[in-house]
Amino acid sequence: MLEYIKDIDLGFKIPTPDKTIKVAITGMSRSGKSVFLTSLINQLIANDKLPFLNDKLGRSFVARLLPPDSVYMRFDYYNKLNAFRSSTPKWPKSTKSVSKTTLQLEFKSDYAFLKNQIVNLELIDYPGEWLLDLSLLNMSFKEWSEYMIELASKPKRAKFSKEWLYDLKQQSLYKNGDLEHCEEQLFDLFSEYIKNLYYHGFSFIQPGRFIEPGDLKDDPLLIFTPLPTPKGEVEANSIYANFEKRYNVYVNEVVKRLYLEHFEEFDTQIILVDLIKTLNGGRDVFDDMHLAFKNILKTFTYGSNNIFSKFFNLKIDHVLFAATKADHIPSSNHEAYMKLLEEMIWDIKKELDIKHIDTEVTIFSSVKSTQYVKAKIDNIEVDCVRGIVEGESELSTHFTGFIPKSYKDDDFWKDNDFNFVTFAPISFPPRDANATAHIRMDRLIYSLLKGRV
Ligand SMILES: Nc1nc2c(ncn2[C@@H]2O[C@H](COP(=O)(O)OP(=O)(O)OP(=O)(O)O)[C@@H](O)[C@H]2O)c(=O)[nH]1
Ligand SMILES: [Mg+2]
Repeated sequence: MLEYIKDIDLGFKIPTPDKTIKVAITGMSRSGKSVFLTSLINQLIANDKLPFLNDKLGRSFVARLLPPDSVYMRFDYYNKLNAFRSSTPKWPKSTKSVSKTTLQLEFKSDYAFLKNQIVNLELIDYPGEWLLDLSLLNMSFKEWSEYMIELASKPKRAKFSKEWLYDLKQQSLYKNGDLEHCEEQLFDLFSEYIKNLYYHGFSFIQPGRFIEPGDLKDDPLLIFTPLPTPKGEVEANSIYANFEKRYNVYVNEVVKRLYLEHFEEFDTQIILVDLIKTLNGGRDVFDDMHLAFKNILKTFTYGSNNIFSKFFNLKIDHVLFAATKADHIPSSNHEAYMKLLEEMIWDIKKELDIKHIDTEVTIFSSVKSTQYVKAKIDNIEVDCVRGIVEGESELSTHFTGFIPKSYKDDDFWKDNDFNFVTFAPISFPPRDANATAHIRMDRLIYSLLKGRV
């Protein structure tokens, strides 16, 4: 009979790191953050598909996922991995709250008598919608309202915002009264406007909790909208006074707490860009995503004279822009895909450069879910991708059109009617020794680690 042994001493302690690298993964909702994190962990643990990284590092390493700390919710890597490993593999659901995990890398020293280098990679996942709330920390209710109303009045947004803007003119905003109903009506119309923007692929949407409320679902704190600046007196219990109060609580408690807890002291920032969405969505979607990135950049001023840097210890000196989902595009078009990303961020890159922040631009795919194939259209051979479209069961071949190298090409938006489909993921290998197929993840991981390990 087996004897029960109490208090087994595993004889294994988690080594203390020589260094901790905090990686800020920045990206709008659905840009691919959770999939990237899952693939990153999967790739580093298996380390069987990272030739570029291994070649550049020149020394071997092992990666282990550390047990959760008790304070924060853990990024549920294993659930996501199991969903990817199933016979009908699934993408993760949209993220609803913040979670963290730490991947520990141990690098072999050059000689047996030297200590190995231990590096902790701290990773955080969060709903993309919350990212843009960062810039609220720099804005008073008056400033935010003026900016939002100006934006809502622009032609590309006016078709969605007109009912809310009309209602703003009907309400008595600055006088006391029995206002609950009016406040809710304004809130409903504003929420509908920004949800409509969201469903039409727009990126610059605030406040993020109106789209993904997390633990604030149905919380009356969220009952506010931007309001026109008063010309005269504002009474203490008016709609304006109430909305301003709630906005201030939202910014000072919800937004500030989130960023103090999770977004402080980054070493390196990776900005994931969903260019596929801009190609599918057209000019308005492209312009709006560009606007959103500019606003994020303004918030991460990376300088010393910004209100934001009073709250946060910003020491980022390296920003990596990475266009995700490159497996939608045949490899012959990858160079053009990269050029489009360069064009999208050219002015942002210049701003960073002047502040001595290095930028890098790359394209990649966390989970390569297609194969590149040749097909014939009207007897002309073209490059295509082949995969299983989400919701279908059979492989199909897709010609994606030719990706121009510039959005500014004559009639780019008129001539190109891209219609990229969503592919189902391929099933991950069943064992940790093998990682999933990817595109250029090894280059991207090297960019995250270089100069730091
Ligand atoms: N083909 C392909 N699709 C991808 C890849 N990465 C992400 N996707 C697609 O993009 C969708 C969103 O990816 P997520 O990682 O969940 O996006 P997210 O940034 O975490 O989104 P939120 O949690 O909503 O902020 C997935 O459901 C896939 O359809 C990739 O490498 N290849
Ligand atoms: Mg996510």
